[in-house]
Amino acid sequence: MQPIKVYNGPHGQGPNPWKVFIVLEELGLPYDIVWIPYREIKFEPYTNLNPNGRLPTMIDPNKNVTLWESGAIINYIIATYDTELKLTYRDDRLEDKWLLQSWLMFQMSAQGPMFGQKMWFTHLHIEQNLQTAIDRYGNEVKRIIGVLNDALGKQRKKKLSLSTTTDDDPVWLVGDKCTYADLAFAPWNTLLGTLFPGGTLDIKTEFPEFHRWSSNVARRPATRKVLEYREECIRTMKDTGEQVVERQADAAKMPTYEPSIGVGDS
Ligand SMILES: N[C@@H](CCC(=O)N[C@@H](CS)C(=O)NCC(=O)O)C(=O)O
Repeated sequence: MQPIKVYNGPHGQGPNPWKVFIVLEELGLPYDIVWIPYREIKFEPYTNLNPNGRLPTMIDPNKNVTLWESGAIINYIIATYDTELKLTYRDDRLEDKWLLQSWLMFQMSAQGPMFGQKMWFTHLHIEQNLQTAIDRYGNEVKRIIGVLNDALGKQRKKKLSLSTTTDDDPVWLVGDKCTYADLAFAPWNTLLGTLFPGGTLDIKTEFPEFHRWSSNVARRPATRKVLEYREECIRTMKDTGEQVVERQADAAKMPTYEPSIGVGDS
């Protein structure tokens, strides 16, 4: 099999391409990262691949398929290559199979955009300390984490009532294994420290199930390998994200990043 190509922007802080790398790594599929400076993504030739001018884009040379939007790319990889059902369910678990889509859509429509806006108004927006916007998106982020925390708590209760499992065993969003739905949340989860700088959100205390789940996802060997590689890229590459700020009249500066949460924890 030829490597699947996935475009990413240096130095790699942007979370969306990493969702795809995590799924590819978990499935043991070969892939290449195509690094493209943020300066180039709003113009041809890149916009011929991705009309939205954002990252990631995937090219699968094995099937001659080019796709954009990380959720669509994940769906494609799972449907095409996860024949052993490592990260998904099939029709004999029909509801679980489709609930994975509910969570993936929730990641794409809620976690991504709301976490993204919290990042924007906390760090990048030209008007600093615009408190109503910071609060609005901060509250949305907490609401979203709360939805995940409650759902995971219910999964734990269900699991405890059904089996001899202990309270320390991991629980996942759907069914009894980690799936692509859990994995899709990982790259944004690691950025929560930057979204709430100076320890202004105590995740462990306020959202304990969420905290356990996101740590369990981050410590899976394949996921961990990808997240640690992202850290290395952040440490060693030039951040072309400045080019996003340069072209946006309403942007002031790049964030000061806090250490990623859950990466490197044992
Ligand atoms: N919904 C899109 C979001 C893509 C997105 O916003 N990607 C960021 C990087 S993580 C980007 O390309 N930012 C550059 C820009 O906003 O110009 C997806 O999940 O693929």
